[in-house]
Amino acid sequence: MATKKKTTVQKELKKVVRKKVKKVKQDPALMLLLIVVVLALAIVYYIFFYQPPATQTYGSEQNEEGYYYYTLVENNTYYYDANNDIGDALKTTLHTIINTGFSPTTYDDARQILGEADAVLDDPSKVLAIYNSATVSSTWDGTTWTREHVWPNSRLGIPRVTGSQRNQASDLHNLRAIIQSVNASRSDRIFTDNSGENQINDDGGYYPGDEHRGDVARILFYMAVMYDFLELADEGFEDGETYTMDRITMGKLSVLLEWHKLDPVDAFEVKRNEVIFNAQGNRNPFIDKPEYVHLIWENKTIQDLTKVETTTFLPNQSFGFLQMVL
Ligand SMILES: [Ca+2]
Repeated sequence: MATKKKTTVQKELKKVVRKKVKKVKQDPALMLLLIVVVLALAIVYYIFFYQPPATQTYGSEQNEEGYYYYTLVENNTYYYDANNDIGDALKTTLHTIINTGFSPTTYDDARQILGEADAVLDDPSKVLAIYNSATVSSTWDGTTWTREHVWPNSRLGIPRVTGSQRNQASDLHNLRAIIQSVNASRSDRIFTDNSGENQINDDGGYYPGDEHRGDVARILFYMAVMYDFLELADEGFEDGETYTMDRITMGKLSVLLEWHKLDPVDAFEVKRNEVIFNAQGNRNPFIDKPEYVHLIWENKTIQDLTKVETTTFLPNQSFGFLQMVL
């Protein structure tokens, strides 16, 4: 009985609504008023409730804390075997990938190759010297610029490299064009934090300069994976004899991890990686896939680094709402 009554009431209500809708549809003035009201509501919502996406303070591939977003790579590409790996497993896979096809050049060869690899992007006649950003003739003359070992030769577990040798001290990824006097100041100091220009720090460490700190970090990350006997740490730098396997530690790791975020990968590093890939047959993974750093040294998971697309109320959604109403 109650259900039947309810049904009758519902029928009556529907009838009234239909009549009203019909009236509105037949009356252009009412129709216009309805459109204006709905539009006004949409505008009020847009002005007061619409939140534009937060402004990025880092490069476009990083989140607001500076972590690089994770992406998988396509089948048959250089890092394919590293897809979904994290931690030590990722480090081991990358070690295999970057040793495959590796054909080291001699330390002498680096004089010509660095002239191209470290060339200023819009002026190949000049190289960009590391740390002080000097730009000088890219043609090797033995005095204008020389070869910097970012991971110092004295901490590579082998004697001082000679011109004809091919080993960890002739690896092009670790070599950069440098001005002689800057090379002397940097010496084989570990890297410690500061800000501004390149300088020797009060703690005896070296600050590479704001524009060079990320480059330095990514080079050292490459070396620690390529030559897996080398160590990145926060201490233990003075243990053992230089130029032997007793002193193979570089850092400071915690500082390098921050520099990697603060000075993101740029076009100069991308070009340099390409030139070196053509010369010695391997790549620096941390320039191509900067997010791998967080997975190996910062205990991050792939989920931590996956970009979450947030839904926002956009103008075209308001129009969709209008269409639905009308
Ligand atoms: Ca940089």
